[in-house]
Amino acid sequence: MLSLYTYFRSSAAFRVRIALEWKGLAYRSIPVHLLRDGGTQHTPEYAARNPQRLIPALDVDGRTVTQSLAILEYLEETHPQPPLLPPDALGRARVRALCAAIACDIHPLNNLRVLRYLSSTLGIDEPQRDAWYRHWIETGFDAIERLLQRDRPTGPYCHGETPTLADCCLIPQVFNANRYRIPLDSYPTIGAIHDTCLRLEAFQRAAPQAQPDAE
Ligand SMILES: N[C@@H](CCC(=O)N[C@@H](CS)C(=O)NCC(=O)O)C(=O)O
Repeated sequence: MLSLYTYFRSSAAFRVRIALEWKGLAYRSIPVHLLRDGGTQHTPEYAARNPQRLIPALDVDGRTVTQSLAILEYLEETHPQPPLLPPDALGRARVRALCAAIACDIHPLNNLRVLRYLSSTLGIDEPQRDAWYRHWIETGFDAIERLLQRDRPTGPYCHGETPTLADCCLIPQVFNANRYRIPLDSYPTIGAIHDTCLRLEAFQRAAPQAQPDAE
């Protein structure tokens, strides 16, 4: 049995939920509220499971896998059908590069603990903090939009005719952009892929508002 430690608004957990839903895997959601009581990711119980105190974590028969990209790869290796990686090595490299552009180069800069450090420790005010948030999404999306427009494998999805891990990463990042009211007009390809993905049941079922802990 798979159990996912998740929070409805966590975009890293959203990535994993999409993959679980796309592959039709049954899993139990264990909500970890990132804000309540100072953040329940900091409880000794959760910190013992994931010493990084970050969501998501996937429990597989009593063993814990952390880091959303590692979890996505684990799910792909253990449940290869329907695939979330293309069949060719160059295609897989491209998909993984798109994942990294989001999960390694945008998301960590805008994570809750980073925003808290900016506000609480460095004394940055809310408008400056929001400007920081927008800056890193726009910097990342500028490049991703160009990559998607430039490369022939881009289709209705980030890579070809069916969703890949790149879409699992992109759609939650667009969700974050929408939360901060970042206009997507400059990113028509990202916007079109987002709309295509959201027509799929797997993406709808994985969405924040569809989660049992949604507020
Ligand atoms: N690289 C990690 C990032 C995980 C992460 O940053 N998760 C956020 C939620 S999206 C979190 O748990 N934040 C809690 C905090 O900052 O205290 C992954 O991909 O799993």
